[in-house]
Amino acid sequence: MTTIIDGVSRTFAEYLLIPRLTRKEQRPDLVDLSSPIAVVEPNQLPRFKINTPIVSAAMQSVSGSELAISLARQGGLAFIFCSQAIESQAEMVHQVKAHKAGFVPSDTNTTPQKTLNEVIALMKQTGHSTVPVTEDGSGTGRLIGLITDQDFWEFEDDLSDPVMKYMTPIEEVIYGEEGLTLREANRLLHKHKKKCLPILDKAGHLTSLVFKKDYEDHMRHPLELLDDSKRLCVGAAINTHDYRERVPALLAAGADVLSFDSSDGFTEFQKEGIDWIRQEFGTDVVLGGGNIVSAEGFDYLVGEGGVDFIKVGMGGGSICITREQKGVGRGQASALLDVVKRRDEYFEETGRYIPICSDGGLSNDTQIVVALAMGADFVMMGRYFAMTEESPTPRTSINGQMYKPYWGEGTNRAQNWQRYGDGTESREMVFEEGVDAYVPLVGTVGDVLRTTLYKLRSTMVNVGADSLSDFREQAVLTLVSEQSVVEAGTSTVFQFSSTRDYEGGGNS
Ligand code: MZP
Repeated sequence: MTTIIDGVSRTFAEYLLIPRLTRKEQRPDLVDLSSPIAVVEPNQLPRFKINTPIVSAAMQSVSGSELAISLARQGGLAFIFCSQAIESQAEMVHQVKAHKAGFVPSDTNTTPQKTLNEVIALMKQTGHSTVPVTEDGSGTGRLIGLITDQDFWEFEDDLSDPVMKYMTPIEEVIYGEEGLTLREANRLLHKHKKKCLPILDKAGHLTSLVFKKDYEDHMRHPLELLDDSKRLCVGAAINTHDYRERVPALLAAGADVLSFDSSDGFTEFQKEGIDWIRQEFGTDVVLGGGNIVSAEGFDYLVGEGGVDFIKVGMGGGSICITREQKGVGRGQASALLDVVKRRDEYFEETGRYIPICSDGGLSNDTQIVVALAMGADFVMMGRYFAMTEESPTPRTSINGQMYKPYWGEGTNRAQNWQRYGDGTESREMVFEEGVDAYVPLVGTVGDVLRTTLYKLRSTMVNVGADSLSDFREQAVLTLVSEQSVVEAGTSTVFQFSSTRDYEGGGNS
C-alpha cells in the first residue's frame, strides 16, 4: 500500500532563526566558516576542507574555469560541468590548476632583435607589461634581459628600435634560482623593490616568473582554497555513463574533488560508479554523490567505501521543473532535515561524519543561512553564480539592464541526457526538466559573496555560534505563519526606491 509520510514538504522560506546569547567577545569577522567536504573518519582530521561553505553548480551556464578561479580565491569550490566532452572538461580543470600560484610560466616573451613596435603590440595583446627577453623568444629560452612598459616612451622613442636598446640586460636583472621557495622569491622582490622576479635554471634558462601583485593579491584573499602545491582547488562533475574514461582524465588534469551529477542519485547506476571509482582509485579521491532527498537514499550511497559527501535536493532549483513535469521531488527543507537526521544517527552509530551539501533552490541570503543552520555543511548554487561577471555566458542588455543567460541542465539547450536519463544510452530528451532563462548581472563573485558571507557571519553571532558546527548545534528554528512573513517586511511606510540586494528581494 502507498505510504504517505507525516507532515508536509517544507521550504527554507518557512523558517526563521531564534536569536540566542551573543557573547561580548564575538564578532562576525572572527567566525570560522570552514567546512569539511570529505568524510571525517573517527578521531581524524578532515581530509579536505573548504574555507567558505559555498560551491557552484555543475552547469554549463555557471561553472567554467573563470568562475572556478574566482570562487576558489574566495575559499569556495566550483564543480566544472560534465555535460561536455571529457577533453574540454579536463582542459577547464587544467586551466584552474595552471592558474598562477606564485611561480607562473611566462607567456609573453620576446627576442632582443624584435622592435619596440612589436613589443608594444604584444603587451596590448596579452595585457602584460613585463616581457622577458630570451634568446629564442620562448618562455623557457636563455634569459637575455627584461623589458617593461616603463623602459620606453611610446610617443617619444623610435619604435623601430630593437628591444635590446631599451631592455634591462641580464647582468642587471635581479633573478631567483630554480628551487627557491615562494617565500624566498617574495623576499627578493621585497628587498630589491621589484615587481617581477624571473626564475632561472642553472643554464640561465627562464623557468617561471614571480610577481609582487600576485603576492599582494594572495594577501588580500586569506581564504583562498589551495592544494599542497599552492594551486587553486577545483571540483569536477561526473556522470554514471562514462566515468571509466572521465574520472581518470579529470584526476590527471588535477581535479581535487569529484561529484556525481544526477537529478536522482538513488540508483544502482550511481552505486556501481562509486564502487568502480573506489576500486580503481581508493578512498583518497574525494567523491560526492546524490542527489537524494531521503534518509533511505543516504543509507544507500553512504558507508565504508561509499561517498565522501552527499548532495540533497530534487526539483527545487530556480530553473527546475522536475516536480511539475514528473511529480517527483521534495521540499528542500524537509529533504535536508530528513537527511541531516539520518547523518547524525549514522555519526552516533559509526563515528563517521558525512558532510551534506544542500543543492538548489536558495533564492536569497536568508535561505543560505537557514540551510546551514539546519545542518547542511555547505550549499551548492547555480542562479547565484550565473548572475556574476565570471559565469561563462555573455552579458546581454535587455531594456537597458544587463542580464546573463541561465539555463538548466535538463533543457534541450544543455542536452545533459546523462543527468536525467534512466541509465540507458538513449540520448533522446523526450521532455525538458529545466527552463532556459535570463538572470540580472549583479557583479563579481567577490562582490556577491562579500555581502552573503557577512550576513551569514552576523546571523551566526546572533545565535552565539563561532563555527558552522556550533551553528548547527545552537540553532533554534521556528516555522513562520504567512502573516509573520508579511510582518518581516516593512509595514506602513512609503519607500521611494528599493535598494535590496542582488537576490531581488526574495524575502521582502
Ligand atoms: P539554483 O541554485 O539555480 O536554484 O539551482 C541549481 C541546481 O539546480 C543545480 O545544482 C542542480 O542540482 C539543479 N539543476 C540543474 N539543472 C536543472 C534542470 O534543468 C536542475 N532541471 O534542476
